[in-house]
Amino acid sequence: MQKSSVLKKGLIVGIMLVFIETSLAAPISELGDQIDQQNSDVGSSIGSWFIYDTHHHAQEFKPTLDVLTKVAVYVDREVDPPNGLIVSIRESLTGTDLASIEVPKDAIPETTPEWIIADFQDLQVTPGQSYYLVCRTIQGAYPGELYAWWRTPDTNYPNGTAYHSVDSGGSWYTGDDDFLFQTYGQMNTPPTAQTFLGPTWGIVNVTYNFSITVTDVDGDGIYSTWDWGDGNTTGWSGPYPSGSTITAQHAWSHKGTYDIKVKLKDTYGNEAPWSDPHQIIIYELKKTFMTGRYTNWTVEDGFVTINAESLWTVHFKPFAFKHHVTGEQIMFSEAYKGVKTKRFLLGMFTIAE
Ligand SMILES: [Ca+2]
Ligand SMILES: [Ca+2]
Ligand SMILES: [Ca+2]
Repeated sequence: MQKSSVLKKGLIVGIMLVFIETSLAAPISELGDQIDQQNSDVGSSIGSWFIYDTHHHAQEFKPTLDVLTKVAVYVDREVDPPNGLIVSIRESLTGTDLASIEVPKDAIPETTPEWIIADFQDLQVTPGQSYYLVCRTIQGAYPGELYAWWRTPDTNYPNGTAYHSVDSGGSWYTGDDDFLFQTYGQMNTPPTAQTFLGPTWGIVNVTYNFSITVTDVDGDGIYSTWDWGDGNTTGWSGPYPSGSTITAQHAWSHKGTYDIKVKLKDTYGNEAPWSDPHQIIIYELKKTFMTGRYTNWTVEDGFVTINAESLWTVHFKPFAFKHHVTGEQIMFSEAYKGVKTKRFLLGMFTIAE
């Protein structure tokens, strides 16, 4: 601590002199990225903290955009550190890095601070929640490994404060300052599904295909999960490119009416709500003796539907018989053994019910 304080004071005086010349330097904005949070008035800087060995530093911030794409820090390096500056994002100061990148030492100017971009893997964040921008180096290389992160008084940035650690991030204390930093982000929209295709009825233990077309307005990859309405849900599969048609298949082991739903998320983990249900009725097939009068013999997909007028059906396992009257519909396999006229039938049928 003592050593760093002495070093720091000396350095601040030295750097303040060259400060005026560099204070107009501004971070570069990339296409699509917007500046979200910042404390970037380098003119109000009151010096710097050293980053080396076990001395880590952090700036709390609260994003308003839901994808954090990169950050900029106002830093310089002393002499010739053997390693780069590690810049990471955390949800808690003592937690793990959600995103991280090592900025090579050659990208950081000696003695004169500049805005340095740390472009890590884009990260989905929760707007309004506190996050921490942490700067550190690899431990054990003091005093050669030394970076300085410039700061302003605490009042400059309203949505957080600076934190400091001398034990490699094991414990942190707040300073009366804010670091000079900028965060960049983008808005992200969850994917949407169109054109839910699939059968509306089927038979127990037969596998059916269902498909949806998926779109993400940001062009992100898309993952899907399917809820079959019978207690079975698939895991996430993907990512599929925006504009793809995703197909999934399922068989139901009991008769009934089931609501099939699909949920999508993009590669940032931004989830859409469950889709509107696509209903399917699943029938069981039973060998049945049937005789009597009917109307309207119609065939579709290998199954016949008739309207009962006065029909008797007899099941054998278990034994049951039933009289069907006008208004009842009966569906059975096109393959049957028996005889029929335009109004009358008699034989063994495979009924779906
Ligand atoms: Ca990025
Ligand atoms: Ca503050
Ligand atoms: Ca998206």
